[in-house]
Amino acid sequence: MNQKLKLLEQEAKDAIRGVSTIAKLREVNSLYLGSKSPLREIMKTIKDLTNEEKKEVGMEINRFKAMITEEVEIKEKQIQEDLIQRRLETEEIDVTLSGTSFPKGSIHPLTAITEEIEDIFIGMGYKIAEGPEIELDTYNFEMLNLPQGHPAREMHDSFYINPNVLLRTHTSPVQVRTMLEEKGKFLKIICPGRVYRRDNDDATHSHQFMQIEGLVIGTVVSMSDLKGTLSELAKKMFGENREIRFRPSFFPFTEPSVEVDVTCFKCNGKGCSLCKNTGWIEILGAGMVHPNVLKMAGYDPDIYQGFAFGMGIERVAMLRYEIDDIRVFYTNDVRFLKQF
Ligand code: FA5
Repeated sequence: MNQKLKLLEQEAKDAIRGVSTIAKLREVNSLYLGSKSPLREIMKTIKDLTNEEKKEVGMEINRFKAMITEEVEIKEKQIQEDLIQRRLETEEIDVTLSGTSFPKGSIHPLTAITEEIEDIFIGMGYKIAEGPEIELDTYNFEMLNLPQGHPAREMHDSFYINPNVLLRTHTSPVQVRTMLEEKGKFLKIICPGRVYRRDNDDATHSHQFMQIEGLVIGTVVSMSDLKGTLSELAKKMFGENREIRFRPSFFPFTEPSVEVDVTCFKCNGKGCSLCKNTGWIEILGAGMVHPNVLKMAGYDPDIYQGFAFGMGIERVAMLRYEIDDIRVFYTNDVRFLKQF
């Protein structure tokens, strides 16, 4: 029996050493260790041996199996190393071949305009504040002097999550949040962000758009500071040539209030469908912070004054890039986005 195993061992070793591919090696492995191998035949005859012989032959069989497994592993490693070596010797890398080009994205025009406006205000000493898009009725309306039932709430019809929680309709709640947080400190902040309204979509209106809020609080802050700041912004954004105008308006959270318009880029102020024949496109609302708003946020209106504004980023981007339909900002058409 042992003699048979010795012969088989020699035969298997020769077979393993003779192969040069992994596939062939697997074949040889199963030929000598698989279910149809001569080893199995030998194992079947064990039952006829004495206990002493069984023990001896069993040990020989185990040694045989371990030896074959080891030989196969060594051979496999060797074949793989040979393969790598052959590839290294034969393959050439042509460094002059052109590479795979990756399509490059670009910054969305609304992000670009937001960053530009941020830079202008940071240059004037403003800090950037943030607030949540899911807002409490208290901050979005109540503390901005818009109590339940106030008719001006109707212009901000919104998406409600429950009667006290809604998608913010403007960035003005950040005014309240910042004043409450800073507790009586002087403030100079802007806050860019997304806002939502149940507006009907048209060329200049969307139900979801972006605003930049601005708030300055101090002890000597006047309407002329507001005018100066916004005129400076308009010149930097649109150039000296485009005209801007301040028009009296109403917001419950500012008094007095204004709206700021820029001459329509499409008709240059003559009147067209884009500007609804007025020659002007409104970009922001602004005013002096209402005493009630100051009081509710813990600022004594007899000591503190401030101005605030809220600007539509899409409107600014439309004027800047001469885009005549707000909806193109949201449709993700690569032909449009590629131009920026
Ligand atoms: C407000 O939202 C006030 N919170 C602004 C404000 C802040 C006034 C601080 C005073 C003090 P208004 O609803 O007018 O105001 O919106 C401000 C700007 O957002 C508009 O001038 C316009 O540029 C833009 N805007 C308003 N509605 C839409 C809309 N549906 N789609 C796109 N832009 C809009």
